[in-house]
Amino acid sequence: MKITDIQIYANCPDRNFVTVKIKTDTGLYGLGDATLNGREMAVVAYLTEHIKPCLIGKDAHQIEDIWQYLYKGAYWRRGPITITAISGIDMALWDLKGKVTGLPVYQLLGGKSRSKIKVYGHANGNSIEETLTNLGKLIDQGYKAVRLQCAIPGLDSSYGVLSDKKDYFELQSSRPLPPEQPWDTLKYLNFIPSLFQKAREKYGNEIELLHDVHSRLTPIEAARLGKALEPYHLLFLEDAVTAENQSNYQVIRNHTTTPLAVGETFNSIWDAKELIETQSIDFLRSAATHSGGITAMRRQADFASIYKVRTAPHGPPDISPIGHAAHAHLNAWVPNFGIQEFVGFGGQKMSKVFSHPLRYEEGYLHLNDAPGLGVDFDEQEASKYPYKRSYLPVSRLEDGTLSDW
Ligand code: EZ4
Ligand code: CO
Repeated sequence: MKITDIQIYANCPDRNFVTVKIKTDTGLYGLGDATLNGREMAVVAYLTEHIKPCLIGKDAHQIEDIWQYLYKGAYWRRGPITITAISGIDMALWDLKGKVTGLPVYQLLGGKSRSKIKVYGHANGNSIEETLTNLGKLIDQGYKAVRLQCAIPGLDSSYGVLSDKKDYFELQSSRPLPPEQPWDTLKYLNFIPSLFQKAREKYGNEIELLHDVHSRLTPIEAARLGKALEPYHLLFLEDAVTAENQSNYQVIRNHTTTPLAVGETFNSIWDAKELIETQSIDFLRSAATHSGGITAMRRQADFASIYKVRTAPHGPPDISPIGHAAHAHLNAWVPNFGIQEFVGFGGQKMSKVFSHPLRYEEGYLHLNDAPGLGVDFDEQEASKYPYKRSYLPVSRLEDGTLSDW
């Protein structure tokens, strides 16, 4: 099965996606997701200029060798641009191997460890009341686990709160430059425990609750928050601090039993090695699209399992249906799977461009048995929605200091 061509698409069916299509001399093609939010065209250039010429004529069955060739062969290892490009190629090769064998990718990984995939939804609002109303709606839709984010009183805008959705960063409205958002740790820490206290008062203890700090705290501040949230027993507290310095998580761990999750920006198993070995985290949130594709995610899951760390792949709107399908196949197999973040299937434009193998029902995703990843991509339809430059926001403190977004 020789690779005859690789096409790279950047389109914006409501938000930007980079799609890799690997064609072969069998007539079969594979699809991969190489979307890196806010830096899409750097990945397109990497794929077009540096990867594509090396792969034409290679055997598409050699997934492992191609992964090693692109990783070790670059000499310049890791980094989000390189690894997102490798991820797109790797997914497309797994998709091809599935199509040529007639098997869904989860079968190639070792078969199903479970019949359905537990997900958590997002509830958010401009007030605690609104957030809890939205939590109630998700409970009514069968969700067993929900992430709560709420506007912080006294701050103009807060991460994860959509308000009227008109300028939600993930929908990528026409903004020429990165929007700026305010941050105030004191206001945040004084407020967040009351959100969870009221959620437990209103809905009891059956529903699993989660929260994303989005890396805004220092380790000792995160420890304080973890302790304050202990009475409300979260499934996990996400991204309490950035994890460039992995030992930061030991500080948090030494103070609180609130379970910890991190990893959505990780490019490699090396980003998580010390976190896992020191048992500083409970859930690893790396994503197939940003962490080396299915080949790398499989290794990370196995390594994490030794330390009783479970997987909880990042599932934002800025991963394409191909990336979400890759997660579903992994989640079906990974023995130490924890939970999948799930924000719905996107709008009408997206569903015309991508078809996918997933169905939501009562708090779980169900995966069908289509060969490969089970996704298709309509190039004609996609060409109606050209790429639009768009940026993630930045955070500033009240005095203007640039902070972690
Ligand atoms: O900010 O995917 O848990 N989810 C998140 C996301 C990330 C975006 C960045 O592109 O933190 O909302
Ligand atoms: Co997050």
